[in-house]
Amino acid sequence: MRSFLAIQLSEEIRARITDFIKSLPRTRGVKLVPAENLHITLEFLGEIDGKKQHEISLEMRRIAETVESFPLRIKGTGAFPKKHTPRVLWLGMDRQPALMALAEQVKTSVAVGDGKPFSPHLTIGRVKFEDIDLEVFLKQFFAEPSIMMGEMEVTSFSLMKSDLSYGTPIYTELERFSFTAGNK
Ligand code: 3AM
Repeated sequence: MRSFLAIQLSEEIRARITDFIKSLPRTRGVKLVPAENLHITLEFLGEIDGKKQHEISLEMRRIAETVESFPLRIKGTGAFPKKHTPRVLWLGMDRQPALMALAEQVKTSVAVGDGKPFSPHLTIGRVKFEDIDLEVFLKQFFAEPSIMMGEMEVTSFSLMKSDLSYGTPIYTELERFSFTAGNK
């Protein structure tokens, strides 16, 4: 099973981001992430079997018990690897100590991760080819580099399954790990 750990968006933020994406010019050169697939990846796990899933689930439950919910502002636009050679287009967020600490804990505890340091981002699309309209699209996307999408309260993270069958992946939430520290 192909899987990853991610923070889900509040419906309010998802709606704001969807409106922002809809406001961008059309181009076939960019494959946009459908609204229901928008998320913040904490760690890509790749292929894991049932045994590994069970181990990860136990570990993530343990981590969630040590975390308090925290606010997160989604703001700014950027691209990987670089703005002038964009492949992955994303929205940024505060490098919140609580977020960074959570990602660090997750990364340290899952031995199957890709080993890359956590770089907080929310992918909204991927550049596929140099369509004639691409430049106009990118100009508009980067027009307001600190654009504010809004704030949400992060209260949990999830184990997600990714099925790649028909071009656009289908994500299914397998388990949600709610933060319970500070609840008592
Ligand atoms: O948060 P984003 O959308 O950037 O790019 C994939 C997506 O991240 C990433 O995992 C998330 C859920 O699919 N991903 C996919 N394959 C990957 C790989 N081989 C990968 N990340 C690292 N290595």
